[in-house]
Amino acid sequence: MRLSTVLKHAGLSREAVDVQPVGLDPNFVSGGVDLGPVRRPLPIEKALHDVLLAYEMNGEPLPPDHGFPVRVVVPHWIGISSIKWLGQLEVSAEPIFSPWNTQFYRLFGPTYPVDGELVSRQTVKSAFELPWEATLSAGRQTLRGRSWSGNGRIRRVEVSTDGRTWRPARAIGHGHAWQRWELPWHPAPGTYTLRARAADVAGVTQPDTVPHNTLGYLFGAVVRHPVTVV
Ligand SMILES: Nc1nc2c(c(=O)[nH]1)N[C@H]1C(S)=C(S)[C@@H](COP(=O)(O)O)O[C@H]1N2
Ligand SMILES: [Mo]
Repeated sequence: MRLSTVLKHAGLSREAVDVQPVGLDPNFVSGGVDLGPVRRPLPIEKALHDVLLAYEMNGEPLPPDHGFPVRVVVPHWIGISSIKWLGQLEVSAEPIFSPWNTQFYRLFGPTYPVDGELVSRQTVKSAFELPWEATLSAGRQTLRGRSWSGNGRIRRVEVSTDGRTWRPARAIGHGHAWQRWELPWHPAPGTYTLRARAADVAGVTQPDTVPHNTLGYLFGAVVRHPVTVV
């Protein structure tokens, strides 16, 4: 069900600026300090645009680990936005603050403001469907992987097995949450570093490096995946 439907039935005021879903799980305690229940505000524009309240999955009640009885689903945004075990929705005419948008889930580091930068939308990411430090046999192989983006669909994926040249991967199906892809590879024995980079509908691509942030969020750079071919 759309969150907007529930908010309208509840008599949402035009003055609302933020909506804060609050979880029913035990309060979060960090370093002996009780920070209260897990909660993080959403701007009203996002809350009304595409946010869902999920109470079923594949026609069955939502399983406990997915957030029974109800979880928030915030498309394109980082995981913490999608509050599980929803107990309460707080609506405010003033911006809402919680440790989950002031202390955590912000980018801190030398290239960021001292009070950090809020993290909301996901970046573009790609991963090979291989163990980390994979071992493959020489000869005919098919490399498979997935790419996804907080801006929408993936438009193009390129793979490099030598760090210099890039070949287009073939899309498998039409991904919504992520795009699966594959590419033939005929390696000789040796050690390799595989790279995959995607471009999304907004034209956003994956850079070689990203600025460091202390909490390690939104890593969207090209991953160097070590592979040994025997
Ligand atoms: N109530 C509540 N909701 C929560 C959390 C939590 O600890 N409590 N963790 C969040 C984080 S950080 C993530 S990444 C996702 C994980 O959702 P999943 O278990 O469906 O993968 O749930 C989010 N929702
Ligand atoms: Mo998370």
